[in-house]
Amino acid sequence: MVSFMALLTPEDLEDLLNKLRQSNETIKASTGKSITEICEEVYGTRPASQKVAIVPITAGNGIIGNFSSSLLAITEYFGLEGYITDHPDITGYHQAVSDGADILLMADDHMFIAHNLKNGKIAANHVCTGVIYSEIASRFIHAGSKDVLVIGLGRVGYAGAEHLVKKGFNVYAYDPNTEFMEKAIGELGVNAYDMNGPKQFSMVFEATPNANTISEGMIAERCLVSTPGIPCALPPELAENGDIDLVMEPLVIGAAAMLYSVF
Ligand code: NAD
Ligand code: 2YG
Ligand code: MG
Repeated sequence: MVSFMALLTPEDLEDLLNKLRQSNETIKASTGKSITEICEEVYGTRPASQKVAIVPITAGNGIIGNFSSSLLAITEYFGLEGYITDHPDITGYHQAVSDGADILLMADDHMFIAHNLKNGKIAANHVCTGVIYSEIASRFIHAGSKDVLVIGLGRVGYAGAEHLVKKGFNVYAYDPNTEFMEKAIGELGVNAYDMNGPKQFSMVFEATPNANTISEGMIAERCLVSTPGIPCALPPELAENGDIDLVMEPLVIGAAAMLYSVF
């Protein structure tokens, strides 16, 4: 453990794992499957005793307190052996490779990757996050159609929209960025969502950095909102509505998908 990194307190760890358990309960209730089962089905992989090295990275805005420790906790949740390298950056990378680590996890401000050194697979967090959250939305057991609403077509949202199109869903999307909208319509064949139209969705995948991007008129009475975006897409009065299932979690679901994507 590096000295400059805030140690994960037992409370932090308990909280992280509690949030993961809570998210998992919601995912199970709304899709019928656990996060592990969904990852296995999406990526066709399972953990197989890989050794995971987490390399702290000081570039840009530098170390985020508890980031590495949280990755270690998720690694161990999937029954794998993991550790944080003693030093950050290239020195840590060298240690991980010299130690015979199978999978490296590391992030700078722009990219968060998992790299399996044994099979060559590499995963980007934004793609895996888009894929897994859109997949969760698309599995809503109470959905009455194959229509899915995608809000936000940035790095995460576009990857999710592409995944849903490939899976044969009818994707409706909205992003105020007209360049992203045109690309998604032209390259993916999504439908432009008309916010003022009457259409309401029971499956929503939201990936924006903004709050309150979902309003009452967009969603069916019984719906699943699956969103990696922080802060919450649902206004508080809607979030309190017991008929809206909400999957929202800041790190571990996306990190789990990254691991499965490189197993
Ligand atoms: P991005 O900046 O690439 O894209 C965000 C997009 O949202 C932009 O295209 C923007 O125009 C659009 N947008 C903003 N307001 C909107 C609105 N009201 N309606 C529709 N679209 C709107 O960001 P990103 O990398 O795709 O990340 C999206 C969010 O997900 C961020 O908050 C990021 O921190 C978060 N994130 C979470 C996890 C996780 O594990 N939970 C992982 C990765 C990213
Ligand atoms: O090693 C460290 O502690 C830092 N260099 C990690 C930096 C991570 C920056 N990335 C983000 O905060 C997210 N956009 C990606 C992580 C997904 C969870 N939201
Ligand atoms: Mg996540």
